[in-house]
Amino acid sequence: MKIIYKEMFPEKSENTKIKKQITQKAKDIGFDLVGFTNADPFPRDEKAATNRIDLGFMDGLPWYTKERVKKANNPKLLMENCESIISLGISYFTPTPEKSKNVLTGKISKYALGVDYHKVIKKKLKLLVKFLSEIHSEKKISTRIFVDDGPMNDRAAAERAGLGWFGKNTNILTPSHGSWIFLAQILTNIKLEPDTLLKKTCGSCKICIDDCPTNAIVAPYVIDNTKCISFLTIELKGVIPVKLRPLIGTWIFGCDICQDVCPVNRKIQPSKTSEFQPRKDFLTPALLPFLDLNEDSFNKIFDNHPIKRTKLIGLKRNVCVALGNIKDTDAIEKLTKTLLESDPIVKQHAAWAIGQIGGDKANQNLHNALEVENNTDVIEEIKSAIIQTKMIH
Ligand code: B12
Repeated sequence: MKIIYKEMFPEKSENTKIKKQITQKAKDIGFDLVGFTNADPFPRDEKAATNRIDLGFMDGLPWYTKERVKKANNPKLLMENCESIISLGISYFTPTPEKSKNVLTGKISKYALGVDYHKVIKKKLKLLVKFLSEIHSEKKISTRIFVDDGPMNDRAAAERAGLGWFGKNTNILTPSHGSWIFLAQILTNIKLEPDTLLKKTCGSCKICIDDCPTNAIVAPYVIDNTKCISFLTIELKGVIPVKLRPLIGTWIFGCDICQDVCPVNRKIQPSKTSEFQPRKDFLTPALLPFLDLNEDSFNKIFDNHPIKRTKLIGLKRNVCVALGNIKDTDAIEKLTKTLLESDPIVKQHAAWAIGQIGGDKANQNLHNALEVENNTDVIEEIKSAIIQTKMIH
């Protein structure tokens, strides 16, 4: 259906009609949630994000600069003639098994179990933009799309467009899909009536704050990124601080704890997007085979998949930490091979893991590795791990 609108600023009744059409089309394309907001700045969020940088809570994300924060919270800096934001949400929730019989398995956060969401959502955004230009074929419309790939504050836009409310874990919680939604935005010069805020909050609930193993939620709505397991396993490129390693458990990519424990997430609809259905081998992934991967096999397995972001070194590092936390002697042999043959960062975590498992074999293998190791950081880790093995029998 091709409807021609004469103005970029339609009358109220027409506006409601256009919004309905956009909403319907977005849902047909596969979005679960659609809301509208204006192009006003997000002053509360800009201030909060700037403070977060000053406090060092965004350390380790060098691209997260004050300049970016300014743009992210001022839509007109992202698109000069922006009048409205179409805010979209799409569920990625799929029920996953609690535990595997195999002890040597890890956990991947739900958002990364399927195909890379950037590509999936971008395709859908382009279809919606095409629709916008069809219904406004008389005028040239401007749009700019975002799906976690640029300086846009997705959560602030989603909140103001009425998609959901800010949870204390900083995730946007929605009544129908909980927090298991990806957010995306279309900035446009079409003036659309803004929707209203959802008048909901988490009330007195603070389960997510209490249950975060690293205490990364330092206050309601404030994450210390440097402690967040998601940051440590995905974005951090170097060595994971020794103190935090035991708290990571078996997460090898991302973390869902603050979402898993959230009561709002209990009874919600599963995702209907086929691309977000979990790859079976990622549900309870066997850890040891990951230590055998090389660049080629890594790229093959994770092509078109969010895990690619952590790169081969990051994945192996995380796998070592998970094995160190499982403490099963069956992992010693493969960890020792890793300690002898890998990149220094991986070696450091392999040494730590062997130390955590402990026992005579672990001790002996660490001593052997110490004799051939040249890298001073790895040598230090091996020495600490040797001390650790003596404490565990
Ligand atoms: C940087 C980033 C991260 C970092 C930092 C996270 C963080 N909380 O800052 C790391 C790598 C740790 C991360 C982790 C995750 N991320 Co992330 N991430 C982003 C990114 C790129 C920017 C977020 C940002 O600006 N953070 C800066 C801080 C300052 O903002 P904030 O924490 O949201 O805090 C806001 C509130 O405090 C609010 N505020 C301030 N004062 C007050 C007071 C009150 C009363 C209220 C209500 C609010 C409020 O203002 C702040 C700014 O908006 C966005 C994409 C985007 N372009 O927006 C995705 C995004 C936020 N991430 C997303 C996801 C899915 C995740 C993970 C769930 C992935 C995983 N399973 O591992 C975790 C969740 C961890 C968590 N609890 O936040 C989704 C979240 C969807 C949702 N439902 O909210 C986004 C929106 C990507 C997307 N487009 O879908 N992420």
